[in-house]
Amino acid sequence: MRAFLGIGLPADVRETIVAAIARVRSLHAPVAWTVPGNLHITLKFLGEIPPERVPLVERSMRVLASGIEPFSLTAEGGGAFPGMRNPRVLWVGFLEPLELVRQLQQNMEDALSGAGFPREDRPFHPHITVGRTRGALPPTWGERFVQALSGERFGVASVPSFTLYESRLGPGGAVYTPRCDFRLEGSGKRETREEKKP
Ligand code: 3AM
Repeated sequence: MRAFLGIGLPADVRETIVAAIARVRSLHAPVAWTVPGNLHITLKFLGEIPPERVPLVERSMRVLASGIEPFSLTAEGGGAFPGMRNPRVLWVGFLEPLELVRQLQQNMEDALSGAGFPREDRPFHPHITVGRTRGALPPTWGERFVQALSGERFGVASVPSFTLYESRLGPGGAVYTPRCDFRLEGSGKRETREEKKP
């Protein structure tokens, strides 16, 4: 199956994003907007994995999740990859601090590279893809998109778990189906040498 690991978003955050994007959508640019139910944060794209490898991925992700504490992320502002002047992917971003989501993604890369999945060579930039361009945009469109979302808060997403999604590509766009949830069960407390002393 074609799969990726990601974080689903609460309905209120998705709805707030959709409402903000509606204003930009009315500018009628050639952009394929993400359907609200598909809004998510990708942690690791796995590509096509044979069904017999899925249990290995799940086991390794369960171990990883057991050591990371639940956290929350505040969705704010927007941007474009590779840049505002030549936007291909339009996104909503997050406020710092992002240590815990970075740690989760880094541990995931480490665990999965040990299982034979190639490491992502681009730096991790947590984001929610809200649209993909499908043709030439007016020259300042990307800047206008970013300005329209600048400083806007879309709510706080608590992240109690992450998810293995199956992604099926179809004529109407990708359909993401959650296959397995991994609860974050770390305590956030680190055992120090002092605590270990009798
Ligand atoms: O969260 P976003 O939208 O940035 O772009 C795809 C999407 O990321 C990405 O995986 C997420 C779920 O489909 N993706 C698709 N093909 C990819 C590839 N070959 C990829 N990421 C890296 N390499």
